[in-house]
This record gives sequence, structure tokens and C-alpha cells, in this order.
Amino acid sequence: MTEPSPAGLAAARLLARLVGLGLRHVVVSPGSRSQALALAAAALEREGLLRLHVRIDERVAGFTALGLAAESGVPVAVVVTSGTAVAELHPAVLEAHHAGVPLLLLTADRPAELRGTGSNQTTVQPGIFGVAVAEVLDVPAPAGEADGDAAERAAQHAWTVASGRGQPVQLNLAYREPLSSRVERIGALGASPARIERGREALLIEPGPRTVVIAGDRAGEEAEAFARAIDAPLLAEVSSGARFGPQLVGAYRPLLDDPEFGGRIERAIVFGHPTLSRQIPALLSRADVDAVLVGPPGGEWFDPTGRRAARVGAVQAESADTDRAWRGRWVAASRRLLDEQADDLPYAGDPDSPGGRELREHQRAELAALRAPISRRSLVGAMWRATWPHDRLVLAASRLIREMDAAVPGKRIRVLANRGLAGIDGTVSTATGVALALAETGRQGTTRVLLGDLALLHDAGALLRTPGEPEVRLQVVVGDDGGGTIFDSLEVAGTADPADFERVLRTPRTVDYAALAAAYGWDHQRITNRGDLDRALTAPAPGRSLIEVPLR
Ligand SMILES: Cc1ncc(C[n+]2csc(CCOP(=O)(O)OP(=O)(O)O)c2C)c(N)n1
Ligand SMILES: [Mg+2]
Repeated sequence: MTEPSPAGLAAARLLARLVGLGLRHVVVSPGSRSQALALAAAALEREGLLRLHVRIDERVAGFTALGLAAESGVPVAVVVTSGTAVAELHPAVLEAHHAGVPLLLLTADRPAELRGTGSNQTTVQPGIFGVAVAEVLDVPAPAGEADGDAAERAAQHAWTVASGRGQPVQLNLAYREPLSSRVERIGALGASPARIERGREALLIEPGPRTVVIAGDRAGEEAEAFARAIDAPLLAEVSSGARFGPQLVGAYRPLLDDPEFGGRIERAIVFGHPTLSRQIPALLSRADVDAVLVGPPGGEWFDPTGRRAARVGAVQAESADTDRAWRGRWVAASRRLLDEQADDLPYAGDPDSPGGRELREHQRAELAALRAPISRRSLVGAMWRATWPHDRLVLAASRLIREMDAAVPGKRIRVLANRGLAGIDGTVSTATGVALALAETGRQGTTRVLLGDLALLHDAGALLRTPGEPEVRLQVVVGDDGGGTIFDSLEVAGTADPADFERVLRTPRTVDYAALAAAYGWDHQRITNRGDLDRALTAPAPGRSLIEVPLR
């Protein structure tokens, strides 16, 4: 057998060290300079020590890693070769930075002697992600066995920073030829796992002022628990992870506009990153509202108060707020508003009444409702109803996330959305990462993705399947309304020339979704009424399916 090359050995030791620290998933895109890392990842998977996912497009790889990390809660590594391949990761890195998701970017590079010489596929990689990474480690090309120590130290440091701060870290790894060699029993190179806990000092919240708890994106269940502890209204966005429980105020937008509700708030305690309404930033920027921001475990502070707000790592309830009537009024008003707007099956008569005209009327109304065309409101309602705690819901930055946020009642389900920068890119990739992480835990849930037509077309490359990859239960639901209709609500929709508006903003496209699905080997259904929609969602085809819902 040939001697292991310094590149092969250092790459193997680096990945094995990461596995020892808790790394579970690696996403790899093919390339020559990165071959030692890719082969080490394959060997570690063979040894049962991690899961390897292979994606041709690094943009897809980056967002897949993001989905895996968001779902699993630990850093995920992504391996790419040098040159433009590194830049393809940038959108996912920006999203991870703003949302607070830990990623390890293993970017292979040329050795120092080839940099700045016009050598093929060589650019300035260290620092290419700017402020979006918590740290950049530029590791020189290993020349001998001892350089494996440096690779392990870099791995340890990168893991500590990424997991401790909930941020992406770039490990720029130079390799010299020979770029790889066989390395046996890689797992034995790793060390035992270490746990990193973050200290979070809690601010004591005293009762008194009329308080609301706000849960933005990624707030998590602690927001709900805290609202219950102080018995305050909980204004929870749909992707907060806290849209449930007895405190929930789903219809928070109209109520914040109401002087009797929003106008009387004296204190707001904010978890996560609210992005879906204009009312919440407006509330927090009011001088008469005390804001307490509860620290992001990564990501950045959401602070429209001009730094007036208290920024704390955690909050603790001194005792339940005594103003029960305050919470009660919010919750009751919200329920009333949501009921009024519901676009559900019309109800005619009492279905339990024995026979006769009433029953026939009820049956007729039910049948008519099942055959009714699908509106945005009924689409988001059906997706919400079909999703259960073992499932996952992933929402694109299309208009439909706002529709869902405005309409759905409380339910303890996990909803993910890339709200760090709210890009329409990478949604299918992210959802695939979520589904893969979910499958890894052995749970049987379905990951459902709701996106607009442009968001789907933006990430169509993510439909590409990887041979041999374990099947996941993934249902991609596209609401096709003829382009970016989110722009219809902007002032420009009324002022611009309609043809220009259509051409450069709304940008509708005609796509044969059945052919698109067939090209990538996905199941496809085109669904035009509510009965069929409920059936398709509650009995999802095994594997990957694309559900086309015309909304125009
Ligand atoms: C990467 C990226 N490019 C552009 C935008 C701007 N943008 C926001 S929404 C949108 C249109 C979305 O269209 P679609 O997915 O069909 O959703 P709809 O608004 O029709 O529900 C665009 C282009 C963005 N957020 N992210
Ligand atoms: Mg659209």
C-alpha cells in the first residue's frame, strides 16, 4: 500500500476530530483540490460515524447544510473545492450568519506558493465571506505528519466557535499534491465528544407594566413557556416555534394597530427575530414601550429601538403578572378575528340532526366546499392542518408565509423558514436538509415545503436527486400565482407602467411542472380543489413529490 500523503492524512484527522466533537453531517460537492476531505468523509460514513450528502451545485450544498444544521441544532460541515465553488456558498453563509445557524465551511485551496500567480482556479479565499463568518482559519498546506496536529487544532477551534456562537466559520484548507491517498480506520483518529454550554445570565422580569411577549423567527418554545410563566399575551409569528398554547395571539397584526390593544402596551419582551409584520418594529420603536430583547443564541440582535432596549441572555419570571384580564382580552379578540376571516368549509345545519332537509343541505354544502377552487387562505390552512409534531413545515419567503402568519391558529409544530435575510433562494435545498436530518433521527414525519412559483424556480436545481441517498418524505407544494405577486401590494404596482411592472418585477413564467418533476424523477400532482388538496397532503406519496396548486 502507498504511504498516506500529508494532504490525505491531515484531511482525515481534521474530519475525524470534528466527528469526535459531535459532527453528524457533511455535505460535499465534487472537486479536485478538496478530494482528501471528500474521501475522508466517505470513509467516515462507511465506518458509521457520520452522514455524507453529495450535491453537485455548491449553492444547493450550502443551503442543504443550512437545513441540516437548523433541524439538528449542531454544526454541519460543507466541503468545496477552490475558486468559484467557494463563492457559491455565499448566499447560504449570509443566511446562516443572520439567522444564527452554525456551519463549518471547509474550503479547499491552493498552497501559498500558487496563490497570486494566476494559477488555475485560484483566488483569494480567506475572508471571501466578509463579516458573515465568525472566524476565518487559513491553514497552510500540510507538509508532514506533524501538520496533522495543526489540522486537528483548527478543527477544534472552528467547532468551538461555530457551536458556541451559532455562526458559520471558514476553515480554508490548503493542500499540495499528492492531493489524497488511502487512509485506513479514520474514525480511530478522532477524540471523544466534548460539550460546549453557553452561560446565560437571566434578567428578572417584575410584574406591573402591561406586557406582551413577542416570538419572532426561531424564538423557540422558551418564548411560549415564558409567556405562560408571566401570564402575558404571546404574539407569535408562524415560524417562531412558539405559535401555540393558551397565551397565543395569532391575529396580532390588527390588534397591534388597535389603540385599545397595541396602544396600551407598556413593555415588550422579544424572543427571536420578528420579520413578518411592520407592526412589531413600529411597536418597539415607540418611546413609551420598554423593550427587553432576549439574546440570540447566534444571529444578530433585532433592535429597532435605537439601542434603548435591554439586551439579555435570558429572562426569568418573578411571578405571574396579575393582570389576567389583559391577557384574556387579547386572546379572545384574536380568536374572534381569526374565526371571522376563516375560509373554511361553509357550515349548513347540524350534521347530527336526524335525516331530512337539513342533512341534505349539509351534505350538499360540504361537497361544494370540497370542489371549491383553492385560495391562498385555504392553501395555508390545509398545510397547517396536515402538519403534526413529527412533521416539519418549511416556508419560503413568498407571500404565502405572510398569509399563513395572518391566518393560522395555535399548534405545536416545528416550522422553519430562512428569515435571516428572507431570500427566495435555497428553499428546496434547505427543506431537503431538514428532511434528511429528520430521517436521521428515525422519525417517520413528512417535511412539507410551501413556496411560491418564483421561489421554486429559483431553486429548481435542488430537485436533482443523488443516487443511493436514503429516501426522505418530502412534499414540495408550489402555489403558482403567475410570478412574484408579493409585489402587487407595493406602491410601485400602482405607479409603474403595468407592462414594465410585469416584465421587471412580477416576472411570471410558464413552466410545465409535470415535465420538471419527471425530469428529476419526482412524483407530481396538479391539484385544483380543496378535497383533492386535503387528500394529497394527508396521504403524501412516499418519497419526494411536487404538488402544483394553480392560484391564478
Ligand atoms: C434571492 C432573492 N432574490 C430576490 C428577492 C426579492 N423577492 C422577494 S419576494 C419575490 C417574489 C417571490 O415570488 P413567489 O415565490 O412566486 O411568491 P409570491 O410572492 O408570488 O407568493 C422576490 C423576487 C429575494 N427576497 N431573494
Ligand atoms: Mg408567485
